[in-house]
Amino acid sequence: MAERKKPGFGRQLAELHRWNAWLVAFLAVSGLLLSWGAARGWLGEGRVWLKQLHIYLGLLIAILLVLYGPLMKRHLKQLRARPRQRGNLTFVLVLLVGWLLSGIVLWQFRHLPPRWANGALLVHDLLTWIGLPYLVYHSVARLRWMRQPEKRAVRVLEESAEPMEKGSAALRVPYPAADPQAWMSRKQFIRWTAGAAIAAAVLPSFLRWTKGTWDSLAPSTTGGGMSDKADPNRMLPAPEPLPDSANVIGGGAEGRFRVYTVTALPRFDSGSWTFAIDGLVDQPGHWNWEAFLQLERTVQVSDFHCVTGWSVYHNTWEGIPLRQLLAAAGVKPEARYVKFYSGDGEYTDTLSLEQAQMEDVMVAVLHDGKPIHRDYGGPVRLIVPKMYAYKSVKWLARIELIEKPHTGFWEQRGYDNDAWV
Ligand SMILES: Nc1nc2c(c(=O)[nH]1)N[C@H]1C(S)=C(S)[C@@H](COP(=O)(O)O)O[C@H]1N2
Ligand SMILES: [Mo]
Repeated sequence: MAERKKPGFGRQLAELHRWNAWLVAFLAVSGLLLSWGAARGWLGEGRVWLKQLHIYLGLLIAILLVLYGPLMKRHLKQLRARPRQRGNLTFVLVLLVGWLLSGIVLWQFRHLPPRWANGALLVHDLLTWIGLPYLVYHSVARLRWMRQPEKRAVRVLEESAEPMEKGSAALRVPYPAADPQAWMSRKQFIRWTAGAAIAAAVLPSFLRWTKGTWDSLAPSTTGGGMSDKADPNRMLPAPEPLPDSANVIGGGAEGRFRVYTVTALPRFDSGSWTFAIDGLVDQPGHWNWEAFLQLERTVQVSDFHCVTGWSVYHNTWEGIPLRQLLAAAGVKPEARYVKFYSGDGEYTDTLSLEQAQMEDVMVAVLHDGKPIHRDYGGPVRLIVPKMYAYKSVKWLARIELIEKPHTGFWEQRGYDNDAWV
């Protein structure tokens, strides 16, 4: 068998480019799916797999960069006279390295200081916001039929009724013939249109993201990492904050909550809202809003960590310690687990009785002195500061004491039952 020839420089570059394009395309789609709230529910267990795949394929970028390393000098030299292409190359390299490094921090965040993950997430997101539209544009602008209009002309002519001989002069005329008088060539026109369409599609959500991120970096004056838009819940009367809560003894939350839900966002009204504790207890409890507000509350300051890498620091929460609710209900000896039901009708989670007795587990009603906004689980959410936030059931409506273990929503989809931070 003949020995295979080492591919030439140009071929090597082309191969790397092709692999890179496919990898980035896959990472873009999987990354968008992973970060898209609505997909969290229907991806189910697939989400955990998709995330693993996203990570491992993302690490392959490192291999491509290593393979590219030795070619880079010559490549740059080749592009000396083409500043646009050099600029493109530099930008893409910065993107890849940035995505890779921030991705590694997000992947290994459990072994790193928690604040790193917030920074990495910011970088990963920012690069995606800027880089992805650019790469989409880049790929559209380089589609073969746009780069070589004569190829397209062939197709058009072939389709036309009058068959033409291949290679005839007409075929070699770019289609449509470049008109020196036209203020913009067809190619330019398509590029501008594509660019404008991409910008129009991305810009509004990008601006929203920027504003949210900006707000989250500035220390809170408006009620911390939660949105200050009007609350769709109608809970009257509003809970009166205790002094520690009104004074926001934590100093205001730092960081921003991402709104997560596995259903459409529910909404609640004090007329119909209820809260219950039942199951293996001596004294089942059932409250409407007004009665619920009579329960004695306390204030705590704690951090909130999502297992996907973001955190919100020193939240001032006010609510009823779960321990206090359990004590009042009288837990029966056969009870072993505490099951939490969300008022969204879907989401549940559990703690062992022992975990549920931790002093900082709270049925929270206020955050930084304000009622908890609907988007963040209001009027009432659980918080379990020592565990990842998937234990912190939003729109908490019912607590049941049970004997047999129950597997919560995310635990059914691959998350650990014990979610210690
Ligand atoms: N009902 C309900 N509770 C939930 C979730 C959810 O999707 N539905 N997501 C959990 C996860 S994974 C996190 S990180 C936090 C997010 O809280 P936030 O949406 O207020 O930021 O809520 C937790 N509680
Ligand atoms: Mo989470």
